[in-house]
Amino acid sequence: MGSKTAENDSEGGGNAPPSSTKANATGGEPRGAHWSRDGDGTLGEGDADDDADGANGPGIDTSLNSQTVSSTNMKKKRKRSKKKSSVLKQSSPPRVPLADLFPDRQYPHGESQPYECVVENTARTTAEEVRHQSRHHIEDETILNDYRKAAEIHRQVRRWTQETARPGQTLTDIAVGIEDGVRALLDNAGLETGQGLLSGMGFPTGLSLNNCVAHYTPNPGQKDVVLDSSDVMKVDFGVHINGWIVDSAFTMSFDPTYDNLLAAVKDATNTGIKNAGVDVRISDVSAAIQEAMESYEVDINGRTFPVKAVRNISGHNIEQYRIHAGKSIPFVKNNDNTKMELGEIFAIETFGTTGRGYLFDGPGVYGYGKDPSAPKKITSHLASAKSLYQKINENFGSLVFCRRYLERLGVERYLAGMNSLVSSGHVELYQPLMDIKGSYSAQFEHTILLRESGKEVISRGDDY
Ligand SMILES: [Co+2]
Repeated sequence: MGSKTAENDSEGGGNAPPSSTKANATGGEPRGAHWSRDGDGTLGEGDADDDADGANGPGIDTSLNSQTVSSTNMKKKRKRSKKKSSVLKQSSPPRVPLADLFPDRQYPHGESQPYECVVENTARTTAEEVRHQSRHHIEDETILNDYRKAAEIHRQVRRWTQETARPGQTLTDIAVGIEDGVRALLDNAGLETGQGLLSGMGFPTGLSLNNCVAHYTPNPGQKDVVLDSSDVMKVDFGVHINGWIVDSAFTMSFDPTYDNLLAAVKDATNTGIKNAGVDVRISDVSAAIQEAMESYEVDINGRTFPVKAVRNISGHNIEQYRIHAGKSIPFVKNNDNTKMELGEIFAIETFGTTGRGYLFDGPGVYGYGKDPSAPKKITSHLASAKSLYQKINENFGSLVFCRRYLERLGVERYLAGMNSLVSSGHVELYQPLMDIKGSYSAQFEHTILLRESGKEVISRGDDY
């Protein structure tokens, strides 16, 4: 692999992907165009009017595992369109609150997947049983329905993103578009004190290009990045209601050159989901992910690159207001005998790269997150640190946020205070994560609930 790295570096010198740019301009079809055609346009029943224009035919569902979601929705949808002359549908950009699209306030279930093998309950230790008692919330109908609402909002906003994000737009426009959409559908602008804790963005919208593998978000006051037709863009955003976060991501490209890279990572993520389950060893999930991912190669400008699973970033479990709750699911073989447990929530995500597969911190800042175990009040000689800390507690709690989220609340001149909170350890700083120059990377991610009845892939859609 060392030699591959050297090759890649020298290629990186003349870094612009030479012929892919050409292919883009002519032959390449925007990935979003695939999506808008391939999917059935069903983002829940609210989308019902689509039937009228005949856009939906049979066999439109080309995605891997979306049978449950799409077929049930299609049936309901047809019925409804007949009954009502004007069914409310989602606007573009998305601005119709989800509650208005679902008058009965019952939101669509995620995809159900059975556990691969049923493990006897008696095998569980007492400690696990006890921990499970405190995790019974995912069987609570109210929490579950809210969680499904957040997932449906994710599907509707990402559908719009896939249909409209195009080269020539700035990353700020795309990020703000996503965030405005999420907040409108939640019907919560999050501008009043405390509202952001009720519902909102789960973390900073990630728009990471090419060799930036993860954790890039545009910051105010910095030179904006314009999306290029040769870019491979990971779109990673979260929607939370009462701190229960849907964490789901996909990758967009506008050049078929990268189709195999995207296919590898989508396959790896679906393999991870398939292998996940109660009492399953995390190392077994990791091994399956790696095997799927690394069975692919991608040809870029006449050179063949193996798709590598990224080594130092992983999937994770989620708890209320905690995006990374302590368990990690690497994408490479490991000796971690930790098991997944009943009642847990996991973000199953994978990253594949044509680069080295080892990430390093890039320049700039992605976001900040309060240490969940940090005290409510702090003593600091810096007044700005104290007031900033209060703002964070009131609006984000331990949710990760970015500078844009802070500035829309009217917070100004916070950098000195923030630096102080970071160095005192009350707040953690997140930076962009990079692979080597000239490399390309992709990501797909779903949130799954390990329920009694099986896995619920809550963020599954017809797109991925
Ligand atoms: Co995640």
